[in-house]
Amino acid sequence: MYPYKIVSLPYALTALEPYIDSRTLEFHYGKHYVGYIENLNRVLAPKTEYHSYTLEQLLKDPVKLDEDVRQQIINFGGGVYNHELFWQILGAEHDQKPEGLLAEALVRDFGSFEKFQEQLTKISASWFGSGWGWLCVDKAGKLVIMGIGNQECPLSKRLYPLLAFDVWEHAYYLQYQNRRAEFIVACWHVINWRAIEQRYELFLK
Ligand code: MN3
Repeated sequence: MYPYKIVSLPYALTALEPYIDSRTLEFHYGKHYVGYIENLNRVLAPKTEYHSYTLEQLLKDPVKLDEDVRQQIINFGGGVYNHELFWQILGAEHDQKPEGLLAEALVRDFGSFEKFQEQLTKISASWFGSGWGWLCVDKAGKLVIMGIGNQECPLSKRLYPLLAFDVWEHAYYLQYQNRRAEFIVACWHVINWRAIEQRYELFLK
């Protein structure tokens, strides 16, 4: 709820090394993510009718928002939500694998974990321009993979996001320059599957 506050990283800046180095993470978190928070608060400041909304409420039905702030809320609000999800689904314990109900659902909906990984890698690596590669759950409980441009949040498409790869250049340029595909390979090593399983179980409740 307004005013939005910076959420602490749930691990040290060095926790994702060597896959994501501390300098890359420091700029991504400290400049880009913090910038979305500041801009969202600035846009919402005069819009007192939205001050009691949660971030999810702001993002789920953009057509209902006032036109003069709609696109900015999609951009900055989505930027806040998407990055807070991204920090949460990465972690200090590297090379985890999904387990339990989520592991079963990945096999059910994609054939195997490897096929799921291949599809999400492909869509994230080949996405044109700025955006995110997503694993979401739809209303029927089916897992879906998609690319979405800019900072638009899957909540606005009636999807509940579980895992995301940030493929904006700001996410990887310091360490990987233009080599987005290498960054995505690196991200797979630092996925916090325990956090994603918790999100999935929360959705199922
Ligand atoms: Mn980013």
